[in-house]
Amino acid sequence: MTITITAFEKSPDGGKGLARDTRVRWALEEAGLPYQVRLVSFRAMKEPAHLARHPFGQIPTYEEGDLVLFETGAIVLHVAQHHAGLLPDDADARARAIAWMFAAVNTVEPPILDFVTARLFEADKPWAEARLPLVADRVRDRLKQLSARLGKADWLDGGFSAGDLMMASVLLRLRASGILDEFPSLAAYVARGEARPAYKRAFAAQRAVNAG
Ligand code: GTB
Repeated sequence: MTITITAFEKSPDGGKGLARDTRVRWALEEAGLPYQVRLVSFRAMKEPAHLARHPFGQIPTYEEGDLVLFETGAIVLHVAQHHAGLLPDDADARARAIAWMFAAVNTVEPPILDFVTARLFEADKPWAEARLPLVADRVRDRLKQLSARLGKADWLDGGFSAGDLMMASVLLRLRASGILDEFPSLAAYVARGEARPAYKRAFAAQRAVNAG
């Protein structure tokens, strides 16, 4: 069945992998699934046709036959549950990998989003100088805990899984700020994710849209 995802017609980052369709493309590439992309403008995202796919008028979405999904965590989980390569076969290991997916979007990503918002979009506010160090330290707290758990391992729980795909995708967003480099083991973890052929294909496909 044909898989169609949506992505920015013109990504604000120029297609450098920061928009969230990257993680969906990456999962599809890991699973070896071909997919089509429907590009949407910021205006089209808020129009009824797209709102029917995504109640919050965002990208990415995922269509496969009659199934329409939004939320990258749900999309990557769906792909991982139906195709080999992203979740272990052992039931307990599978449950732990899914826990890491939730940890990525529910525990690690929120302070990162607060930090990115404060740094990029609220820097001119009168309270920015006082707030930025607070939100940066909340990110550092999470990264300390995460790097302690990762230790010297390559991946969070055994082999590479959808948990690592989501976690590396979430951490990527920090690179420009320099905070990721304060945690060399996490910077290396993200680099290992980016070195995967499936990630490279996903990145190149997104880049091509914005370069064209
Ligand atoms: N929780 C949702 C998910 O995981 O699917 C969040 C989806 C989301 O935030 N989508 C963003 C969006 O559609 C694109 S990824 N925004 C438009 C809107 O809300 O109107 C966020 C994003 C966008 C651009 C960059 N960038 O260029 O650096 C980085 C991240």
